[in-house]
Parts: sequence; C-alpha cells; structure tokens
Amino acid sequence: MSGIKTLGQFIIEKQADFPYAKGELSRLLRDIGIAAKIVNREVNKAGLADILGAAGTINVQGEGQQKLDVFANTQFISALTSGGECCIVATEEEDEFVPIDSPVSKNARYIVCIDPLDGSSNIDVNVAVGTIFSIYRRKSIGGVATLEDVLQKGTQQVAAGYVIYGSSTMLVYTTGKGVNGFTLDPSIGEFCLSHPNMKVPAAGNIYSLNEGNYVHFPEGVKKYLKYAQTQDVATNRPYTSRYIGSMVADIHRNLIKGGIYIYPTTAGSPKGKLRLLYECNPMAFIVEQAGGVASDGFNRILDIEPTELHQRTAVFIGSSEMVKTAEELMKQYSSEQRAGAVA
Ligand code: AHM
Ligand code: MG
Repeated sequence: MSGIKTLGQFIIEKQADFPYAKGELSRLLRDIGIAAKIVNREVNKAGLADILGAAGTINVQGEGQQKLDVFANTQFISALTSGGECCIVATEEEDEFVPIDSPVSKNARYIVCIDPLDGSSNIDVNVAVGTIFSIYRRKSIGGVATLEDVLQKGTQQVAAGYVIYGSSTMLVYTTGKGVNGFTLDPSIGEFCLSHPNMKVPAAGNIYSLNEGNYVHFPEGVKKYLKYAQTQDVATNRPYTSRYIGSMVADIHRNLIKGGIYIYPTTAGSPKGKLRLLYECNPMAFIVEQAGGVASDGFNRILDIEPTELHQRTAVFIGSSEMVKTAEELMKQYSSEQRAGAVA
C-alpha cells in the first residue's frame, strides 16, 4: 500500500488544519464518498441493468425501477441521514429542502446542497455525468434548522466538491485550502489521491458553451465568441471548442487543461439555466480555490445573495484571464445596450 493515500486517510490527515474540528466535517465528506461509490456502481452498469427505465415502472424481478438521477438522490439523502452530521439536505431533485430528523442527527450542524446526478441528458448515452455538493454550517443555534440556514452566500461554504463518473471516476473537493482530486481504484474500492493541489492555468484555450443557443445569447457573449474564434498567435487564438453538456465534465477538463465554461442568460432563460446553490456555488468555490474565477458575467458568483432554493444564475467560470475578458465584454456591451435604449 506504500505511496497510496486514500480519501479517508487524506481527510483525517487534513482535519488537523482545523484546530477546533471535532471530525464532523470529515465524517460528512466520508459519507458523501461512500454514497458516490454506490452511485458509481450503478452508473457503471447502467447499460446492463434495468436502471434506465422510467421511474415508477416495475422490472422483471418485480422491484420498482428508478431512473439513475432518482437513485442517486435517494443514495445521497440516505447516506447523509445515517451519517448524523447533516440537519438539512437541499437537492436539485426535490421542490423543498429535506430536513433530516433521525436519532443520530439531533445535534447536526451541517447543511448539504447537492445535485445528485448532473448532466442528466447524458445518462442514457454513456457520456460522463457527475455529482456536485456544497456544505455549509447552519447559522441558527438550537431548534429546527430553517430555509435561512440554507440560503447562505457561496462565500460561506465550508467545503464543496464534485464526483465525475467518466472513463475513470474521480472525487475532487476543497475545504478552502486548495483543491485535491482522488481517482477511484476499482480493484480496492477506494478513492486514491491522484491530483494533489489542482491549479487551473490562468490562460487556457478551450471554450465550452452550447453554441446552438447563439441567437439567444446576450451581445457580450456573442462578442466573446467572436474573440475566441479570431486568429491571434500571441494569445493562442482561435481557441478550441469543447462542450460535453455535463457541467462537471466540462469544468473538470477545463480545470486541468485551462479553459472557460459559460452558461449565460438566454432569451428563453433570462436568469440562466444552472442553479446557484447546487451547481454554480460549489463549482465556483472549487475553481477559485484552484486559482480561477467564477462570475455571473458582472459579479463574483460567491457573492450572490440567494433568495430562493432553486435560484438560477448565468455562469462564466474557469481560467482567470479568459473569464476576465468575457466579463469585460459583458460589461461593455450591456452598458452600450443600455445607452442605446436611453438614446
Ligand atoms: P441538469 O442538472 O438537469 O443535468 O442540467 C445541468 C446541465 C449541465 O450539466 C450542463 O452543462 C447543462 O445542463 C447543459 O445544458 P444544455 O443542454 O442546455 O446545453
Ligand atoms: Mg444539474
């Protein structure tokens, strides 16, 4: 085993960084890791099992079939319920937050926001999907945790991470002291440290967005696309276009290689498509910790004050220089549009 560091070993080792830690956060991360392995098992055999059937149908064994995103949701809620550290799970799959009321979670202090299976349009076609999670400490003291405990700014996150179920399965997380990635070794069933201290290059050459929506993009995004496609040797342009349609997979690739992922507002989704609490905040925390930038086109994602559970936002995230250029164009062209409207 020499030279291998498992996720469990790493978490315990890092607990020393938090002088007053009682191990609750470590146990919470461990529980998420265990649920991720169970979800991974099902994702891996998705083409073989009856798991692709619509939720609510019955398989040949007479068991209720579940779609993979419903399955993942159930697994994470169940792991967080039995772990005893979490008082609320807010999940993209449920309309309301889920209060955890179990004998072991009486004194639980943590809130988990989770997108159990992101990239659902890729589930049935064997393309990478992911899980995204975000952890907050509850603000209220005593009594039952409430919606106010969930609606915290991204800057209040104590940890965030994602799991990518790809050609290999990885768990990447931060507790605010850098970003570390662990690859699942199926032969021992453990996540092993494979990508220590991940850093996103300041300048990349990959842009990722759904260009099919071009006509509905704000002017600043159209101008950024033009910029990305214009030849300029000094800045390595034209950039290359890569879009998987799984936020986790697109951002994971850009984190390693350098790039920008954009899901802007569109004419049809004036507030953006992606969710602040389950997708953008955790990814923004990770990318910032890796040296990158995450913006809604005008302001830092982590500074957005959430007002509702399923709040959406536009997102521009990745290599710092690329995001800053996109932000400049967004600001320039939105003010020109405003000036035009006034004139
Ligand atoms: P989901 O949570 O319903 O899976 O939606 C989120 C996904 C992201 O992973 C992905 O980047 C984006 O939606 C793709 O959207 P589109 O198909 O509009 O390009
Ligand atoms: Mg999602």
